[in-house]
Amino acid sequence: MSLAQFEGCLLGLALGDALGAPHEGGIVERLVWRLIGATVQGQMRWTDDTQMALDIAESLAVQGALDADDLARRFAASYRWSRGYGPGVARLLRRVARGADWREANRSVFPEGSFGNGGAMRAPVIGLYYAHRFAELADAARLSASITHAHPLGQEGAVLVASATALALGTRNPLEIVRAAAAHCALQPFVLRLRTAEQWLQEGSEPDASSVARHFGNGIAASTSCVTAVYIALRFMDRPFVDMQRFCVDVGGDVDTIGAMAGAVWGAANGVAALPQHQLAQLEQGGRLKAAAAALYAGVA
Ligand code: F2R
Ligand code: MG
Ligand code: MG
Repeated sequence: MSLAQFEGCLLGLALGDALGAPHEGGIVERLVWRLIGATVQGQMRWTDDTQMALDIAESLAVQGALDADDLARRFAASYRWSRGYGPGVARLLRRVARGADWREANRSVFPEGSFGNGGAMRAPVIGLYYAHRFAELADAARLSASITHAHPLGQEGAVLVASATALALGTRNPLEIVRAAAAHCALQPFVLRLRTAEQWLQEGSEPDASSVARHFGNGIAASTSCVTAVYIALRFMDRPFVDMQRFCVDVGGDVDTIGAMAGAVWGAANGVAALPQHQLAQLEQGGRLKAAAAALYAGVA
């Protein structure tokens, strides 16, 4: 476990997010992103995926522990429509900003809670923070997701992505990672997809992007995007980041989020120096991301 891996994870997440954002959503979302996808200085903007990951990292650094109330306040304060938040979470966070308790707000849009992938896309930070306390990781991932995602499927995605990130800090064996991460998952949509992912990784078979999308999904739900991302990160672990990113674009659908989760796991395994430096130089707020990674690392090293 090294600082370079923590930086690789956060910057890999942000890069996967920013590079995927132009490909996410329908025609309207893509047109909007063409207008607002760059800063005034011309740097690539990232979206809600990175903002919420930063909120967790900065909260952990200040509080020295996972404080759900502090996190809910930060999520609400950071909310900007221009970061492309999920529609349900946007409404929920506006309620929290007006004073609602997140414990009630998280069922105010969908009575059973959100099963979107918003709890999972920010979970790599939980993976970094709890890697050395692995027994506590699943509960922490669930708690961090539950602020906005009360649905068990939304939380299961967070557990999977946090586990895969933590494991990638310690081993480069894809099979070891997929098996150990799958051991934390009990819900059928995850278990079945993870079984296929394990089989493909074991066989060394390399289905094309449309086949990956068909088997694992490329949607905005946690159950149709988290296994997709973890599988892609593990399959491309020993290959260049740009090849993995191109594959995410080909898989299509929720490209920024699949790219963010895959980028985080890949970055945790390979470290910041392995990321494409010319693209990192074009990424907004790289200094803030590095500082957040350093503060997180200082908190666990
Ligand atoms: N918001 C976006 N992208 C906008 C374009 C998306 C496009 N229309 C598409 O569908 O592909 N991206 C950001 O949102 C995702 C994370 O979302 P999060 O934080 O989980 O938000 P939310 O609103 O809670 O859930 C997303 C949608 O999933 C459906 N849904 C969730 N729970 C549901 C439930 N219990 N019942 C019915 N539907 C449920 C709803 O459609 C939600 O709006 C990431 O992609 C991020 O990049
Ligand atoms: Mg996004
Ligand atoms: Mg997305």
